[in-house]
Amino acid sequence: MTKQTAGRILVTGAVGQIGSELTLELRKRYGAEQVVAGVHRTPPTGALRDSGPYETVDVTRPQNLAEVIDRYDIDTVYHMAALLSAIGEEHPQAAWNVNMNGLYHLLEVARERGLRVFCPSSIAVFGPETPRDGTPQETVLRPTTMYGVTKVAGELLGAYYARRYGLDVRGVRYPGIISAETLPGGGTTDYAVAIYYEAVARGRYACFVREDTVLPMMYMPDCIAATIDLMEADGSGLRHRTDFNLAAMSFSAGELAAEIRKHLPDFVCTFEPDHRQAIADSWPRSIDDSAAREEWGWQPQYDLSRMTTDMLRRLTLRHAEGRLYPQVEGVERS
Ligand code: AKB
Repeated sequence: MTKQTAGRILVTGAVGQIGSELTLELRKRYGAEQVVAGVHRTPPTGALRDSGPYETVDVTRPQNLAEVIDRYDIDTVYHMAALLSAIGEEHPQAAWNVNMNGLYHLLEVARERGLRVFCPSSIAVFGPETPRDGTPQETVLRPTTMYGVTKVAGELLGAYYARRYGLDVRGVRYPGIISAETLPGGGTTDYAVAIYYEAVARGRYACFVREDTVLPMMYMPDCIAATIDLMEADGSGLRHRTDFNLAAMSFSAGELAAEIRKHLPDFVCTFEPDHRQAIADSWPRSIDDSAAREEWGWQPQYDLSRMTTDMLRRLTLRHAEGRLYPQVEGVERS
């Protein structure tokens, strides 16, 4: 298998949950100066700011996008800027503008310059009519959220640019992503991150979905590995492009609380479902990701138990140092 290697890289949404850790890992692999962090409203802090170049990138302004891409001679873009599901329901027009127009502008700039693009999708592409257990790769895509609508359209648009213009566009359907570094913002699966922070900080958490709510989840190291592995994979082995199902583990909110209680026996979790319950109920419980496993060798490393041990170790350490909450919640993905 010939591995794809990257030239200069731009990460949009680089201060978001996935974008921040992805940027640092890409800098480690390919060299700090090779990876530009594209930030929007929230300036980068700490290692993200200090370890390499960063630029203001507003994906809804194509000229700004093109100017940064040309200035740094970018050849690959990891396009992580997006509004997530819950905030997207509060601001559907903004979600369309950032997620859809932003992607369209990026693909146009990429088409003119022959750039490679990673464009993330999500389990939000599925809806209430989709089989909820072992959700197949090829199935019903009728989401009920604006975020989901933009993700289905984004997968199709990316595939169109690949077919029509020969552009190398790739993407996965992320499950809920859990991380001890940057907080997510505006997602339905955010409870699965907040529960760890609140367990460490206060020993209590009021979870905004029901105890029996099961969703597919993934620990950040697996998410970063999957993202980069797909972009490095030999394109000739890929039958799918922009829509790979991706899975690692599935658990209920109650099982998550019970796992945390194995480490913190006094932890109390209450369940107080709000408007996000309906979104969670429209998504799969578990995912069949055999296409990703077969086509580019996807293999997750973390299950609930291993992830929980690592999350609590890292957060407890930070709490003891008085810096549990790493940064202000943002709306950028990522
Ligand atoms: C969200 O909850 O909106 C995201 C996602 C599953 O894409 N974490």
